[in-house]
Amino acid sequence: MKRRNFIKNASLTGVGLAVGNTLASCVENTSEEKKSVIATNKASLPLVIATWHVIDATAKAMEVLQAGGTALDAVEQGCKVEEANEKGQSVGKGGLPDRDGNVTLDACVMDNHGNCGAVVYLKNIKHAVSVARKVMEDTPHVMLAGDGAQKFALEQGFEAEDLLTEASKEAWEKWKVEAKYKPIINIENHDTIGMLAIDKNGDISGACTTSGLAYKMAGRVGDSPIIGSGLFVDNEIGACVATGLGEEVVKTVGSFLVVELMRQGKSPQEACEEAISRIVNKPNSNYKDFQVGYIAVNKQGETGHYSIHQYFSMTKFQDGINEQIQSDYFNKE
Ligand code: SD4
Repeated sequence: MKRRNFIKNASLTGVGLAVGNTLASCVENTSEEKKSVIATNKASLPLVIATWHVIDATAKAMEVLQAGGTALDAVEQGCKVEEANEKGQSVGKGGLPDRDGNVTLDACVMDNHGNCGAVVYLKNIKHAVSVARKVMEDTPHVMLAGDGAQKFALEQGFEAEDLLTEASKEAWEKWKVEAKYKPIINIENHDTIGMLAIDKNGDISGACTTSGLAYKMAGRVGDSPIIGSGLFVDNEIGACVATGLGEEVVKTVGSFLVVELMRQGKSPQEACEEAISRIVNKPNSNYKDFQVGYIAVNKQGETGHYSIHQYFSMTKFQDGINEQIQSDYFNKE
């Protein structure tokens, strides 16, 4: 099933409180009623959410978390599932190329300590998310670009391969007939994976990986590898990840905005809605021509997701349920 297909009538809510250890330590002194609440609370961690319909990816991430892995391990392993999936045409191998026929990848990771790493304009290396993690862990830098990023990846033992599949090449050849250069992302051509996880210790990490806007200008970089725009994690507050037309996300520093709104007391849902309203309410906004979607989680394990247009969705794995949930959206016209 395509990632953008969604489960009709799925719940837009559904989240528990979560604060395992502190609550669990009080369990002996509480009434039966409170005990059952605590049991529910404990059950709500760990959790994973991701943009679009990526249940295989969230399943992998949850497997890592259940085995005691960190949130960072979980989001990396989860994103790798989609990067390796050649059928997904906007991430990793099989991603749609730029105008010149080159597949170039953007990715980043951010952990619970506020560390982050990113790669932009990376060619020929499928697992951009893992290279981003290496940048974070094994270099003094936050971001590597282009040839330097590829050289670093090869030195780290990543394998070089052609990322342009026959299907993506064919789509590019078709696009070249008219070669419309207007960078419109509509609701049908994006599947960037952004993933956020909270592990058993309550620590939050996130990752984002994409081949970016299809048929972009050579050298174009979107929001996905830009910390604060495509992704932001603050372990005290929560985290957010974005998808859609990266230029619009960058202009509003979207993910950082969502986290800051949660810091000010908004729920993840309210924060995502407010960040979308900043985009659509700009004077002369042409929001009807593009999509942006956010997903967010707070420290308590509450989640939110919202987009400009219909057909955005979030995949969520929590309490043993791995499901795609259709997002509410701004443009109801
Ligand atoms: C970009 N935000 O490069 C990415 C594209 C995307 O779903 O999210 N597609 O602008």
